[in-house]
Amino acid sequence: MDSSFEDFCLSLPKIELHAHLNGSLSDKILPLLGCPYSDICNYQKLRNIPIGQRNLENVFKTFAIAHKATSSSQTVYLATLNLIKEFAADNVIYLELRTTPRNEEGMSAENYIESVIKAIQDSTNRILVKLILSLNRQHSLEECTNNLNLILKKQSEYPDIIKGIDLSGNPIHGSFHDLKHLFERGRNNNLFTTIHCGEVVNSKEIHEILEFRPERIGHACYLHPNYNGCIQNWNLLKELRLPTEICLTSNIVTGTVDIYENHHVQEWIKDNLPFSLNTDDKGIFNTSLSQEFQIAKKFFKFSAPDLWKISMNSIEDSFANAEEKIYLKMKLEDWKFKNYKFFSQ
Ligand code: 6MZ
Repeated sequence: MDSSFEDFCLSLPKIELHAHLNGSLSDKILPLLGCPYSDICNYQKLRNIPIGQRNLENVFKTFAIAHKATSSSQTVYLATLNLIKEFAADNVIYLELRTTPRNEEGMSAENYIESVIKAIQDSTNRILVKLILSLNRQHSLEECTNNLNLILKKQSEYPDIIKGIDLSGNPIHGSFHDLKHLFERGRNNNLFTTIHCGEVVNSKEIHEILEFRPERIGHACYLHPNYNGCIQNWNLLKELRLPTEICLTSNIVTGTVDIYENHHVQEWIKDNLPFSLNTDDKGIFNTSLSQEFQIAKKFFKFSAPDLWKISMNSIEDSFANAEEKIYLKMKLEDWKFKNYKFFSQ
């Protein structure tokens, strides 16, 4: 990769809209939380699984390592603080962090949320951070309902930080259908919604998610008819123009896409549909947002102005408020003005 392009991707102010807290913890952060060396080695092993043997199951097992390392209020706080620092060092100027509130011995789900929020408030980096709280599709309806009740309570205390809810978890389990009413309740209480969609082949569920019209969808690997999806869903997405959170490396490591050259984002590019570039679980997948931008340039021939535009468009798709969006757009314009060398080649 040409080093001036690497510099461009690192220096470009970036917008991260799809990052799971526990999957994002790097092997530099895990030791700070007291994570044993053997666990860190297992965490790294996933990256070396050959193509063809990669699958979602292996990835979902790996989250247990990070969850063990963040099982107290103190470690949740430390993990969040250090993670924000890492994103800021990668010149991410706006981060929407998402995480699933958890009860652990000595830490309630409410303590968990409080610890994440305290770290966001204490962070001294030049980065704006918002929180999306996740419902896990593997959990029972009762657990998800309790989780939403808690989220709504905390949202009323921290409306400037808690912006939305997400549906995540292993897509082989559970269904959007059973939890849809909870997302409706969230929406009626001023929470934005983003839904993991089509990480496995399931056109019926994808259709139901699109019909719900969340503010954004995540992944969308199997939505387009060339990717085991169906034309009705693709036409619906084209009509609704829901912004899609694309996670290139994540899709490769989970085996939902075999090689970057075959990534479904090409259909979004062809039809000029809105999308953002994201890391998903940068710790587990050993990536960074700069690296995702470099990959996008390498495989999909994006120019510097194209990548700048992706950052700009992501601001519009974010859950930031109107003033925050203006501030972020000004930062990006200002950076372009000062870095004209990248645009004049
Ligand atoms: C679906 C995912 C995911 O919430 O404990 N998560 N859900 N698809 C993915 N694609 C790879 N990557 C992460 O972070 C870890 C949790 O995020 C969800 C899973 O529920 C995982 O347990 P938190 O901070």
